[in-house]
Amino acid sequence: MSGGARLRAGVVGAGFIGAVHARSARLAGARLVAVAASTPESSRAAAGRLGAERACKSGEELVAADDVDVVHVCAPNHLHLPLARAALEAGKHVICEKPLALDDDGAAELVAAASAGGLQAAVPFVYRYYPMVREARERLRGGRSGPLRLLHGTYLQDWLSLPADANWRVERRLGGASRAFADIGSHWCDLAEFASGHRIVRLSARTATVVPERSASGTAAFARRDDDGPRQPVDTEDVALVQFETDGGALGSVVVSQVSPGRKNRLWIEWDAADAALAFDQEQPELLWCGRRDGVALALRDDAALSAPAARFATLPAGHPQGYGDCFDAFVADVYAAIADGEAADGLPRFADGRRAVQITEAVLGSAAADGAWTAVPAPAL
Ligand code: SOE
Repeated sequence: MSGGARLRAGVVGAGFIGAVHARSARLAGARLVAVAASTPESSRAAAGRLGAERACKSGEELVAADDVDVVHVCAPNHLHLPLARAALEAGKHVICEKPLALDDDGAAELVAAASAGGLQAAVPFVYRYYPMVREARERLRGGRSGPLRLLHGTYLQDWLSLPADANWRVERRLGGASRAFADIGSHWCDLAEFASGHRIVRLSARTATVVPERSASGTAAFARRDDDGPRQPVDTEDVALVQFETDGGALGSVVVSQVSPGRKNRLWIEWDAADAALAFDQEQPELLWCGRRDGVALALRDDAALSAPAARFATLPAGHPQGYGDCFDAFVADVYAAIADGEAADGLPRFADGRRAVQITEAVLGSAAADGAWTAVPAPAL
């Protein structure tokens, strides 16, 4: 991309999240030059639906295209490593959906390849882009709340609560050995560490598959099968319960579920420090609950007194509800700014953060397989 020209983006994977990436790419000023889906026919349909300049026959064709500067990898999880590897080898910047890879070796390979190529490489832990998460981070890491003692919360969804609910993530061969925790527990742990500066050093986990058989999976992200077609056994977890210790001496716990009726996308996290407790609820993202012994206050997205990092993202008109898509827009804009000027904004979730999530997920699976045995989480690579 020559100086001043518009960045040229390609999206591999045209399901629910591929469409979110495509929208944010265009809002960030990129040309959406190509889209690739699972077949040439579905690629052509996706190009029309997403407003891309052309369809590529395959993801492999797209990542090799000379007129693509940045690749958004939004295909099923088992394809993340090969597609991101090929894109980096072709000198492309990469945004890759989590999990970055299905194991730590793959994630480490991608971190090293991005670094060796001097390429921007990010993972959309987009909940970092809620202004009130940044406000919590400033208060926790700035010392205003005192030493952190406890982190706790839940991430609950219901889109897989019935046997008729199908999705490729349910199948280990497509989504990886962990489903619920890798998919959404990773977000919760990323926020827990991002806002507090603490690192999880060991954990004890239990997982369960509470829906033992499901309809055959489909490629659609949230397909519900009403038919009484054949069912197949499920080999990934619906729920995970994790307790953990941090390097800062705090204790924590999180409940992760994709089978909790009525909970659509309910991420709730609380950081309890000596002088104040802070709580963020993704279903009420305009506020940060701030508890003290002398009373409870609410910090609001529209407050004039927000910290600078929070105010940077509190740009929506007052009353405009901040949503998932707004966080994605801010995240993609930060990645594209890093591509343009070579410097990543504070808090940009990079491939190293994606690897971190894979390491925590592996520890969860290892502990759950050992009846909840306390299991070490590797320290992040420097
Ligand atoms: C489905 O669980 C999903 O789309 C996740 O894949 C996203 O990462 C999360 O932000 C919302 O729910």
